[in-house]
Amino acid sequence: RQLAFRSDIGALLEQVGTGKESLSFMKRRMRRLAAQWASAARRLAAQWASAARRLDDSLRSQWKEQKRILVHVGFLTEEAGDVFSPKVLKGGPLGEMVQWADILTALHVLGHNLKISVSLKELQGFLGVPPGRGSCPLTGPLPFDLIYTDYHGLQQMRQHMGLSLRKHKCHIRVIDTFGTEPAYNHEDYATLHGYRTNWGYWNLNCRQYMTMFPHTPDNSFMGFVAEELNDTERLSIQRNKVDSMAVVYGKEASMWKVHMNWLDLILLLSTLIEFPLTLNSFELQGKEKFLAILHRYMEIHGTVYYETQRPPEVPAFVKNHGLLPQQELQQLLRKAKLFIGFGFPYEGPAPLEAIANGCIFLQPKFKPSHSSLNHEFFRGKPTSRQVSSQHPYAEQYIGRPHVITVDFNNSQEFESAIRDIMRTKVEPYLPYEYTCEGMLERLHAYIQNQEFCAPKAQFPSANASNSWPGSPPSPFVLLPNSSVLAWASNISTPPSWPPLSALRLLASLEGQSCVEACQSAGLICEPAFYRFINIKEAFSGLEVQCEGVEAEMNHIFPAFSVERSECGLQKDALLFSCAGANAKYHRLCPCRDYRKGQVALCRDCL
Ligand code: U2F
Repeated sequence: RQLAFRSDIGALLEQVGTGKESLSFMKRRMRRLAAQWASAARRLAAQWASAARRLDDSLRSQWKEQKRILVHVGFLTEEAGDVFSPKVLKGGPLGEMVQWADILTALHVLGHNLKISVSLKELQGFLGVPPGRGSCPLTGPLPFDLIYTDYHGLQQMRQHMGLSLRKHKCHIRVIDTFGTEPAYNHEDYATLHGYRTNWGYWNLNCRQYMTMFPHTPDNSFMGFVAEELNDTERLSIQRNKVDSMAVVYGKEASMWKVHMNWLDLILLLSTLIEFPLTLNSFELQGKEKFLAILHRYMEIHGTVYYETQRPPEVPAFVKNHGLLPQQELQQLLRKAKLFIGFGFPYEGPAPLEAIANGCIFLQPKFKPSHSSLNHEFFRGKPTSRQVSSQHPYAEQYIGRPHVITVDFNNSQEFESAIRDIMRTKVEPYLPYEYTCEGMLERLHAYIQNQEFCAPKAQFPSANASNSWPGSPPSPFVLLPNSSVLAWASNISTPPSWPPLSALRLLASLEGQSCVEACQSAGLICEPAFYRFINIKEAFSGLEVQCEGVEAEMNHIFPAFSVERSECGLQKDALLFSCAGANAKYHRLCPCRDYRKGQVALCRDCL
């Protein structure tokens, strides 16, 4: 069947079901954003109609093929404990529900044939595996082209699909908020080299993990959407902004308690001084310091959940509205000038909503960065990503004037940021990738082009006879010439996506990852291109002297060490890693360009 955009979400709302506060929250969100999705679909439909005219018949029908898609939301199943649903109205995490609501809506609007499951029973029913405990292999073909799930869902599928999971896993996409890096994903490697966590080691292609923000490009960026404004709303925001009004980010009282950096300090000092003493004095100092400064300049609002009494963590001078429905929060953000983070929650949707409603987001810089190596929240997550502030996406992809990231321990810096914010006029801003149109465009591109079931492409070895002919135009950036493209397309079956024309080869600095190396050249690391640059000629192309070229299972490779004249190629495609870095090595990095505001897609990707 052919795809056709759907502008009515009635059928989707029915499919989502009832009986859980999380599902009600998701449905309220779907209804609230329905018109926004419909108008994005209309705009895209017009664009695609003209693009389709340029395609030949077979490509056109492939491009518009309707897929059978199962969405199994594992974390909402009773079997996984469903700890989120009871907290929806009590200040618990909503980010995940925001994202699932948007994924479901996007798949529905794109016109796919959707089945939704939030219980084990439904999952078994849809997969056609007999109910009951133990592993009952799915004997027939998989009745879906694609399955979107999460880590909980993946576990459940392993239990109930048995060995057949291995056969079908290339059809699975894992919604994974914080991301999974290759070293953690590769079971044997993770076990041998200390990267094994409770979550990782599924041996998937890392692009099958889909994240909430564009973290490491080893994963695919799924995202979510934020509210878009029409001209009238923009005008009214401009008129009604109150320069001296701040809203604090944090709907749970514990988020107000102590800034994470101070918590670290307290914990450190508590090993030297008696614990309760340090905790009390530092907690007061930390909280009071910046709230007192802020209070001197602005009226402070909060949306902290409470039952009957005002939460003691929230100072009396703060006007607390209690947890608000999303729509009312948007209204509050439209009046406020400042949205301020205290360090937690990490990487949620709210700062994007605030910026989209014309607020400036002020957040703490983390020095040192938080990661699974030094912070409880990230411990056990399958990534070594360095989280440089409360919201690195806001810091790195949006930045000033909409986002200001400062060291909250430095009172002077903090105070001057507040003064700047009150003076600065900003327009509401939403990156294209977080609009409905941007999300539909990206998701459609993934569905049509990402292929993880194809037979393994021929893999070049250290002694590969394929050569990289001609000398490169510059010692550091290789623009692949036509003969390289011809060679690469030889091993590229089916043709590469992103298209090879986007490939740029780069050598990182020592100790730098390919994420950073590509970024510093205004590009992005593209893991799909590693297989094309994992050849010994890439070293000579970059004028690297290699005494020998070894192929090894090492997530740093392909890489070279100048000091030791050592060059290493990657032996296992699952270990190609944009994120990997090692102080002694320069990495070989396959970079590509990206569309402004749509980092997941290269210029020629559509
Ligand atoms: C993040 O989860 P959170 O739910 O804590 O993320 P937030 O940024 O606070 O916002 C989630 C939504 O909650 C809504 C708001 C956001 O869309 O509109 N909301 C609301 O409806 N009423 C209110 O009064 C205040 C907010 C992140 F998304 C998760 O992935 C992480 O697990 C979690 C912990 O780091 O942080």
